[in-house]
Amino acid sequence: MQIEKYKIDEINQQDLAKHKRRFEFVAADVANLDSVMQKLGNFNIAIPSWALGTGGTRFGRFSGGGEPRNLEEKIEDVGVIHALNRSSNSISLHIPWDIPENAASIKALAAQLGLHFDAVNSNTFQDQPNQKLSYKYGSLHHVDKAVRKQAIEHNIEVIKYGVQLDSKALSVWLSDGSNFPGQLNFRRAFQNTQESLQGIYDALPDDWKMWIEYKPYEPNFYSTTIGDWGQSYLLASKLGAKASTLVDLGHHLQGANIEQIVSILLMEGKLAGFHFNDSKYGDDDLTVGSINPYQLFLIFNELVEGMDARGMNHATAIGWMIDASHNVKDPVEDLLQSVQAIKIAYAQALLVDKNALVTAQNNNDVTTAQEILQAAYRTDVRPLISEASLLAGGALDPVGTYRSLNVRANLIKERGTKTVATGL
Ligand code: RM4
Ligand code: MN
Ligand code: MN
Repeated sequence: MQIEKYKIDEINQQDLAKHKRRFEFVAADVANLDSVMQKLGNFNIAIPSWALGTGGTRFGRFSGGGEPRNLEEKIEDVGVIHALNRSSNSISLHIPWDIPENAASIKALAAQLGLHFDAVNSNTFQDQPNQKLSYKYGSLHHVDKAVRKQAIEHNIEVIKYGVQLDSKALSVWLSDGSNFPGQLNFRRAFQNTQESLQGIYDALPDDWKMWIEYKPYEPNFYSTTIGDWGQSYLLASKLGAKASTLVDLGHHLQGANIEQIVSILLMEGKLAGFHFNDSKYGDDDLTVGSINPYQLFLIFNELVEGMDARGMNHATAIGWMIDASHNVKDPVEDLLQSVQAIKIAYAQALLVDKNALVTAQNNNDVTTAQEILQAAYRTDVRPLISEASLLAGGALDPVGTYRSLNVRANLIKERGTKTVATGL
């Protein structure tokens, strides 16, 4: 299903006077308003193909109605999201959950909706039907060379699909690890992983990147072979300039200072980008900004500062993607909320008075430094986000508009109540 623009305009019209009042109120105090609005307008966040169906846990999965039945319908759902927020102009595919059987027609459908293809993701954390060798004890780190070879070949195949779609990056997340002390020789596992990644790296096209994700635990509960940013960074450094470290917010132990990790990776030119989500306990894959919006702001504060220090284009220099999918919300609403939360944190970070902060830091004026950050964080920037959306042809209120247009009810009518999307 596609949303006609005039319908969005009609709904915008109802709230326009209120919006203008709120926008003028906040805009009056924004020093660099034009540049902030331009940056917000350029900012897009990729949608993962595996998050368009209802997510599950190991205890069950409660499918919502109207889930996309195939890749085409997933692309249509991203089209709905992008039509509403004008900030989600790409989709990231997980292979083999979403194999593009006919790349030309998939690309044409995406282009018609104003979308392109972000990084492609490989999957060696599950066994597929008819797969020769099992990944039960890992993939790229496996003790058996034949299993490693199979996993390398899978990644190379994923690159080939990506090339057909004009993707420019491969993200690799490994579930490889161990469940019990003694199960694994850490050094050999790491060396095997490095050698396997090298095999994949050598197959990357010239203009491609390899993004290496880390995760401390789950599905393995004693060790993970790429368990933290240090191990990912070490691999990325050994591999070369095309490899860098992907930060998934849910992949940290409690209390980890993610904003500091981000700052150091950026400084070294090794920050690949993000998988955004939120969590309270672990890799909870909750809606971005739903638990800890202040942390999200602090991360964006480091991003904006670090990218400006290196003269990087905020919108395009690194990968921006959501990686979340939970079991109770309408996935499209969840993704719309996530994109809004990301844009809010980004806008707040753009409002930080950088010169004043540098002065406070140089004077060891801790109190003022905190006041400066919190002044930006406590600014209600939502009218700026709405204005950017309006200027780009989107909805002032994407979630409200999605509801007013009864999109889910229409999808259920079109697809049925019992559909189940591939993914988590
Ligand atoms: C993992 C990790 C990967 C994603 C899978 C589905 O926890 O975050 O990025 O590919 O989930
Ligand atoms: Mn991830
Ligand atoms: Mn994850």
